[in-house]
Amino acid sequence: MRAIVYKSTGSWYNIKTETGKAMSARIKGVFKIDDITSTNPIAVGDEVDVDIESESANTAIITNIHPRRNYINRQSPSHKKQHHIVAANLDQSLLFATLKDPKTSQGFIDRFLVTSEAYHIPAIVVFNKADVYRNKELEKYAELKSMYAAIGYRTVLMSLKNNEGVEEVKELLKDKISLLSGHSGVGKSSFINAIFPELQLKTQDVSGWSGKGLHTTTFAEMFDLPFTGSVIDTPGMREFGLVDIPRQELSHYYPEMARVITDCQFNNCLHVNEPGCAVKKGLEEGTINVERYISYLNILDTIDDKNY
Ligand SMILES: Nc1nc2c(ncn2[C@@H]2O[C@H](COP(=O)(O)OP(=O)(O)OP(=O)(O)O)[C@@H](O)[C@H]2O)c(=O)[nH]1
Ligand SMILES: [Mg+2]
Ligand SMILES: [Zn+2]
Repeated sequence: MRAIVYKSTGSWYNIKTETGKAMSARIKGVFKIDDITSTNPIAVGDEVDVDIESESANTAIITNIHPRRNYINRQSPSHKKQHHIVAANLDQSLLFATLKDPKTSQGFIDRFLVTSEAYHIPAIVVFNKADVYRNKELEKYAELKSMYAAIGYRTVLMSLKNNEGVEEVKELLKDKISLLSGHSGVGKSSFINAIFPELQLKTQDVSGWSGKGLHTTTFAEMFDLPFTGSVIDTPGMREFGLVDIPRQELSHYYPEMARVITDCQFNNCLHVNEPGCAVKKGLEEGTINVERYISYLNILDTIDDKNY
């Protein structure tokens, strides 16, 4: 029987079978998936085959995993060579960001966008907690909005507290499997609670952002929406480790750079200080945003060349 994985807590998986039945499942024996060394062989969103183990205990054995349409991979913070699959078979990825309590940096947002481009997963950035933004943050939002709009990324300003922008985000989820990610404390679980009040997911206590970076959600979990589609809540992340992107390829994942790099004089141009660089020309002419270019250089700096 076919099933979809809704939650993975280590050795057990919460699944829903094609007949709509929720069960607990586990893997028996070893089976190898893809060619990646991952700490978790099966992730939320995976399509699997299961055999019923016990009707009374509602348990099943996972016997096969279907090929993934795509997946998002994260580097393990402790072992750089180990990857953790966050989720599989996604239609889009929503980054929850906040400009205050806590502050999400543009560098973090750009890393997320690069990752989404590398995995070919459409990305949207949702700026939550608009109710606590002062003029300074609202101006920052306006800047970011136009900067991202110019290169094709949608942003939404939202306040769960004041119920602003919530309908717009909800609308974006229709008929799709969406991953929610972002720092801890930005309101991912609160958003899911806002659209499904009956779920009552655990969220950070009402005192709000404590600055301590506590993680309230500990496992990724998928929820079916009241309309078609589903949404995956994830634990907050501190950093976005870029997985397997060679320095040479980074600019391919900056859409505004990807458009012009064929005009660079050298085909191995890194767009740093090579002559005849089309990216540098775009910067001078104002067609490439300086802040985006700075984030490109920052990311480039963190990619270890020795791996390639
Ligand atoms: N002022 C304000 N606070 C909000 C808003 N949305 C969420 N919060 C608060 O932010 C805190 C963190 O929310 P969570 O939903 O737990 O955040 P999370 O992103 O799920 O965090 P992790 O599970 O740790 O990754 C809670 O105290 C929420 O009440 C908002 O729009 N405005
Ligand atoms: Mg949460
Ligand atoms: Zn160049």
